Amino acid sequence: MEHEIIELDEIDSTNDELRRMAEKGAKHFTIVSAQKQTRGKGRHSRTWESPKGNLYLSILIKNSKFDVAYQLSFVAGLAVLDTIQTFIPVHEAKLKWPNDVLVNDKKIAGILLESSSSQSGIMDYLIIGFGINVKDSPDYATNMKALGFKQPFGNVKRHLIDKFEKYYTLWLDDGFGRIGELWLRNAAYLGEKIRVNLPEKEVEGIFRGLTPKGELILETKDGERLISSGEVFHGA
Ligand code: BT5
Repeated sequence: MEHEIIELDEIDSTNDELRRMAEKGAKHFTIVSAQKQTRGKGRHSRTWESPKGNLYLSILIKNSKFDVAYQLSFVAGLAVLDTIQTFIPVHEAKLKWPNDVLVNDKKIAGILLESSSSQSGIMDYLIIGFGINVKDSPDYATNMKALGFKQPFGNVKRHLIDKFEKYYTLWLDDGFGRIGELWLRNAAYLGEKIRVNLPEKEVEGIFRGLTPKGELILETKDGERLISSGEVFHGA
């Protein structure tokens, strides 16, 4: 796939920069990366710690199958997982629903999807932001260097883009089936007890899998429950 990569030293957030570019007509698959972010974002207005030395990269997706665009969060997760597994193969990396990547149960990467809809309610574009801790991380998290990574930084970036392209094409051609399967094969806590924080309360149960739409299937004592957004914690 043809793509333009804009590489910046410093920016507030690569997602925000790409949004500004999208509003000015940037093309499908434009990529922005930065060496550091001054206002890196997580989901729900949370902060993403973004010192120099890590990967901060956003990809613009236009004219796609937007009714199912949220599935790209799993596509993105697989690309990050592949990258981590390739460069630090000794450690087992896992995907935590909906879109964290963990090593030794600590977060090594996060993904942020943001979309924009026009007045007609049809989505114009989607921005997928990747944060991978390559050389640095908060104390409660982990990074690739701490786990033995020694290669040039550029290799990680190239690999991530290549793999995102690969899984994105698989998704375009075959839909969610295979993506969901691959995702589940590497899922953290599958078959185990988890708690999920929902906006109104916390629910508890066994993580049984994903629906064809990507919802989390939770087996609770009151029956099966499908969850489309929330925060997952391990254990009872
Ligand atoms: C995420 O949010 O995990 C999505 C992170 C996406 C970051 C990328 S970087 C490129 C692009 N531009 C942006 O501005 N963002 C994207 P969430 O699941 O809400 O997790 C946020 C939480 O993770 C925070 O509240 C912290 O607890 C923790 N956290 C913050 N910085 C971290 C880091 N560098 N490594 C691991 N955990 C971190």
